[in-house]
Amino acid sequence: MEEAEFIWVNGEFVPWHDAKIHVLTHGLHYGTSVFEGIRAYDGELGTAVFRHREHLERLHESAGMFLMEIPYTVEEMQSATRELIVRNGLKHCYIRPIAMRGYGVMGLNPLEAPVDVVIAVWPWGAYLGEEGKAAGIRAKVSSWRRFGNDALIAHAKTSGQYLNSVLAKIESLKAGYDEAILLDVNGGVSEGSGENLFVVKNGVITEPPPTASVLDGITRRTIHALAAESGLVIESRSIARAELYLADEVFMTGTAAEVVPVREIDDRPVGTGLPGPITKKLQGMYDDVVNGRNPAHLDWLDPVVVGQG
Ligand code: PPE
Repeated sequence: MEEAEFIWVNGEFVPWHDAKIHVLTHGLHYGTSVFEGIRAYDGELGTAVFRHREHLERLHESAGMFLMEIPYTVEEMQSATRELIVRNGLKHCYIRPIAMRGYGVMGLNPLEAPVDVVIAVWPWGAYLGEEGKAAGIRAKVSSWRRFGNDALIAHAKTSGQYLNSVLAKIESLKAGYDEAILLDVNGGVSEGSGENLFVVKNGVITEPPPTASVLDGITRRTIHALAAESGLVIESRSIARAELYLADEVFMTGTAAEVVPVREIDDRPVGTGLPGPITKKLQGMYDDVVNGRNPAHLDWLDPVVVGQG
């Protein structure tokens, strides 16, 4: 990874290599941490964080569902992040806030453990490769099912839950694909290892419902708004695996990945095998909003320095 100079740790700006935790940190042993992935873009407003508040609200909601109290408000974390980006001299970056159950107790009851909060920023390029973004990626339906809603909480972005994604990601890479598509416990399509998924057929966009063990992605929410503004309909319903094979277009969305066409699934070309018109349109619209080129959505951008652009 690319390093930056400072990491924000419990209110202090600490040199990158001094930002350390105790080896008996609860979150390290039991996965009891919640985190976010956010991006700052160097666009028309200068450096600005995309949907900053929504991401930090989701962080607090994730924590709440695990009865963890984050000792900093959304506003405090927003201003800490803006200052961290400035201190690191970054124009664009990925932002990783994490709140973890800290050091002091062992055993499965986390409620007595302190909560430590860290924010790191660093430059992170195209998550699934520049070529993947332009030409589409090859995906494989994973043999690992996405965990059920009665086992874990897909709506929470919790570290421990990512072992499920890690298994699927390793399997897909070892088999020679770029990304995994996980089915839910009922066999319906769920999502990628780190992205939401959309299927396009006959001009209609479909996505798995909230009950399909998906993360309520913020990129996904952005796609909903942009699709509505383009007169495109998004249906939310259970999707059969075969619908992936019969689709005109499939695309994935995530903060790290952004909007990525899927050109092949299980060795079957998706549609023509090239990125389709709806995917390309939404990808372009997404690129415009994150870079401050859509005047209607400047409210989604939190400028790091006001009046910089
Ligand atoms: N599903 C999963 C499982 C997921 O991890 C992400 C984000 C999404 C959907 C899309 O959510 P959103 O970013 O709010 O649109 N994955 C993050 C972590 C990637 C990583 O490797 O770390 C991300 O994109 O930042």
